[in-house]
Amino acid sequence: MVQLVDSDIRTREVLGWQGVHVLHFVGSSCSQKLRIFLNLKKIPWQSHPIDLPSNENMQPRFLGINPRGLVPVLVHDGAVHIESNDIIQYLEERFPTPRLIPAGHEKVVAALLKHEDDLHLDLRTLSFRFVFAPPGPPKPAAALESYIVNGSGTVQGAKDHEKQVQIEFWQRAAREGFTDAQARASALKFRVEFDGLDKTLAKQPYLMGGHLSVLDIAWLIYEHRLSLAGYPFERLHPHVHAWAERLRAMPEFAKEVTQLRHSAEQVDRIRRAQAGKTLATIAGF
Ligand SMILES: N[C@@H](CCC(=O)N[C@@H](CS)C(=O)NCC(=O)O)C(=O)O
Repeated sequence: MVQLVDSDIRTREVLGWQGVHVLHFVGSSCSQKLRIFLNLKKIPWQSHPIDLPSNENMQPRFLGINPRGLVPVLVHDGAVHIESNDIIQYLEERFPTPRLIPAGHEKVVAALLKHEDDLHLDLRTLSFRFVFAPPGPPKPAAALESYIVNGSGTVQGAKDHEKQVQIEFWQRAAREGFTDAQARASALKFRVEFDGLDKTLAKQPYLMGGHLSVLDIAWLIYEHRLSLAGYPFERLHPHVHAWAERLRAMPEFAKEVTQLRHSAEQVDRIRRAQAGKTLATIAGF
């Protein structure tokens, strides 16, 4: 569990926040995952929106709360928790009903969620290439500079290496954009994952058997974002597609995943930026 320690936190006001507070962004995949979990659990929470497109997460105030500069963040009775999967596992312990991690399976679920999180930068690559497709560098130099110098830079009292991973990701994006080769490599990783999930879902309604679990939430979020990027789920993984359609129809999911809609102008701009290429053609799907 990643609960921050006192020396990590510079924005001291959050230490006085009582109850469940979530700092999040409407269109962030990890925030969507946490909000669906909160909806299913019916946990009351106070919302603190953080505007990622204007890089609010790279400004001193937010870095003073999460030195890693990522959403979502949970503040529960003055304790600051980061990393969406750790937040979910923490809340599952505190709010056990309805169960979304089957009793006795905590360790295996933790390992499977870690595996899912390890693909997050691949999801980000495909999102920035095919869904957001910003015309310039995804993070302006001033925002990145603020990210580099602000915040404690520590997590649980130790220098945070994850911050360096983020810096390198954005610096490389500024230099090279999101290339065909990167997009192909990321898409192929997801193909392997979803081939496996498709076999599982051919036999059972949910990823862990007969009941909905946090794994369904986590993978639905990936499926949803990749669908927006043009990943051909219905053709390649029909059982995943049918499962995702069922989940998306549930109000606890629908509320969180139907918001990301581009205007006609944005769709047109993104299509032109791709010069006729799609995720499927680039990946050879
Ligand atoms: N492993 C982290 C990943 C969090 C993450 O990367 N969040 C993204 C949004 S989905 C973010 O805050 N990005 C910052 C940015 O785009 O500047 C988690 O699960 O919480």
